[in-house]
Amino acid sequence: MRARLALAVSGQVCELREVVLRAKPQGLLQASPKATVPVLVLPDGTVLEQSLDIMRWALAHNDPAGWLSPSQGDEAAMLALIAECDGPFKQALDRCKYPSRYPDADGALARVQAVEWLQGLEARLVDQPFLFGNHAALADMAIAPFVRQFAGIDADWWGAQPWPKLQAWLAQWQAGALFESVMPKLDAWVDGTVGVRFPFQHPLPAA
Ligand SMILES: N[C@@H](CCC(=O)N[C@@H](CS)C(=O)NCC(=O)O)C(=O)O
Repeated sequence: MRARLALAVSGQVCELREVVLRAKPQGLLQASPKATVPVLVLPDGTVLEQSLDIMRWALAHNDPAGWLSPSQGDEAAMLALIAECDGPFKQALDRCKYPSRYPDADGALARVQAVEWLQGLEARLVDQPFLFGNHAALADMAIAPFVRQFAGIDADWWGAQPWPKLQAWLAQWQAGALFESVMPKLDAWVDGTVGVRFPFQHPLPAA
């Protein structure tokens, strides 16, 4: 989702191939033997295999909403917070969300670790509406999908936490046009066929 957000805001037109992970198409395995999603194949054959790399590639081409230029802090500071999200928080999230996949993990400890990190986000949002200042930036867009996943584990629990700023930040993001624009679920792409053009609301440029 985070790659789609950046590609959409930056208006980078590409062919989107929806992948069902339990039935990975050959085309994915050929482009990226690692076979995680998302993968972006550039016209020169370069393959980007990390969502964050795709975001930064798109924004380096066009960043109309200033996602790489937060009003507080800078790109390096945002990347540091995103690294915390992608590392320890994601690990805790997975252990809370899929306890059966981690039978040896301490679920209660994972919950505590996730809560502590989310409290840090709440603290950041006390004096500013976004994680790095007064407008949404890379960190908000990279982190929100994972906070959404955590909130979705138990919506009642999420709503009962003393995190009014974080809850409002997530709700506002989920209500936004950009989020909605990248959400549509597609049919799985089939090898040998053409995917759909993305961003969905952008016409393809004239050939
Ligand atoms: N750090 C990577 C993580 C990519 C990742 O783990 N993607 C998952 C889906 S969200 C995946 O493709 N898993 C492969 C599988 O389950 O076989 C990124 O953000 O691009």
